[in-house]
Amino acid sequence: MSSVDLNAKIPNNVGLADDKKLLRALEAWQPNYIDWWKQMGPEGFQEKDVWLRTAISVDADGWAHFDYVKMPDYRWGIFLADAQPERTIGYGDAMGQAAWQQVPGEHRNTLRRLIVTQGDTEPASVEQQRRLGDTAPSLYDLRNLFQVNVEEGRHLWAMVYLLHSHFGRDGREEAEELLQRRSGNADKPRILGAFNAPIDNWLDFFMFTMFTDRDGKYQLLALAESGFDPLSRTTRFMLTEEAHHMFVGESGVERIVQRTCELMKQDPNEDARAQGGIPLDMIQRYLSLWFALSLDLFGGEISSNAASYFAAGIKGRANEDKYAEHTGLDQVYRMAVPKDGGLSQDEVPLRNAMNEVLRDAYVEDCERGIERWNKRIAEAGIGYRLRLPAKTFYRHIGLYAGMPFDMDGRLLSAEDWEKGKGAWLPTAADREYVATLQQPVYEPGKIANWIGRPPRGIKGLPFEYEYVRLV
Ligand code: BYC
Ligand code: FE
Ligand code: FE
Repeated sequence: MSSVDLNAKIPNNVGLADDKKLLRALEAWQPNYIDWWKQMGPEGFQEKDVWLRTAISVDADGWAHFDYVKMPDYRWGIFLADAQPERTIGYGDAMGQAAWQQVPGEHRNTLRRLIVTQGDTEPASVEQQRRLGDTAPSLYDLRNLFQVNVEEGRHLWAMVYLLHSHFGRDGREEAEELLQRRSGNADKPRILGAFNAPIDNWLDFFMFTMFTDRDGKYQLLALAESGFDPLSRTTRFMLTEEAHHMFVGESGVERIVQRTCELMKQDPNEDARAQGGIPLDMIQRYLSLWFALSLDLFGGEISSNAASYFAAGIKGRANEDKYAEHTGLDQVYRMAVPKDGGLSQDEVPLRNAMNEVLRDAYVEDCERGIERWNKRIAEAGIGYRLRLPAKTFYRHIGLYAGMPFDMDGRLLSAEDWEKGKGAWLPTAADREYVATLQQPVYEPGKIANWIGRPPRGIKGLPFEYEYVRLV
């Protein structure tokens, strides 16, 4: 078990005190990080006490401490999951080799790029969400937003630690740049598409934490299989925190769905909107949008990058040991490939389809959430079902990018797409309506009309608890 140094300037379980050069480099980055946080972190709440959890170890039980803290004083630390003794690479051409404690020269650029891409999403999400505090539906939700935000900040620390400790000068430069790119900025945008769209209402936020944080989960699971052991150990611990982010999204949408059903029951015409709720078909449009944006984050369906990551032992499949076969050779993945203005079934060598394999695992995980939401609708006796659109719907990356598929995956004419899209994706009118609902409710125990109360509070505390002290 690694020993934890909680009193150091940078709390850690990686023995920073014994590596003075690394410690100095990280301590030099720290004030820049704090400046970034103050400038780009949650706006208007930096001086408030927030009841937050802080990672203090990697033990399965008792890894976190809960208390009031002002966000700029949050103890962002560096924690790696415990090493698995004699760990070997479990797939690809490198299968059976000992995991690498140092970066192999031939994989240096690739690993740096993956770590930078992963790292970039973390501060990007904080930037996207920085104004949501103005309109939180309750103090409980406000606190959950900030919890997600500070932990995304910690995930940036996790990647910066890898860059500083294993990539020398280039790593330090990349770490600086991670603080310089800005979500949505035309000159210095964040790297991946979905991380440049503003998230300015809580329906988008809950869909983002449901669908986009879940992409994070699957990417982290794939990187947890990495032959580069420090990356594997880092991402394994990040997954522990990630579970709460997806809880915030999944339970947030669930509470909206429940409230919508309640409001429908109260209305003579079952009209949720007339009662100040968000209609189910509008929820569906936001769901479809964020699902599609998040699917893009898995990269192309056919990817030689993905094949070489897998071959080299750099990035595996989620839970690689659940697969029966680990070379990925002499196997094919059948997928629909655009051809002559239509689609035709094609066989792709499995290694080249690894992005799609990961995407499939993700889709299955999303389905479980949708089923939960549908159970709430059915319990209310309402005959409506939410669903995931086809994997081809509204894609911007990969084989289906820019092609007009409907939600069932039927290829349309450009004209039919234009006619249909208002029913499938949030419209300007939807956005206007959702915006009118975004009024803050900051009184302990109170909640906005358009969302249900959570069945319980945080860590055994009641919903009524003053999770954020605003005075
Ligand atoms: N946007 O071979 P391909 C999270 C580029 S979320 C822009 O298909 P590959 C979080 C690609 O870079 C998880 N560009 O791609 C969630 C390549 O460029 P080059 C974040 C894209 O390499 C919520 C070209 O297109 N972590 O943690 O197999 C809150 C050909 O691409 C995109 C990771 O993503 C795109 N969507 O896969 C906070 C893990 N997709 O080489 C946090 C690290 C592809 O032609 N990243 N391109 O210049 C990766 O594993 C891979 O980079 C990707 C792309 C899966 C993203
Ligand atoms: Fe994260
Ligand atoms: Fe997250």
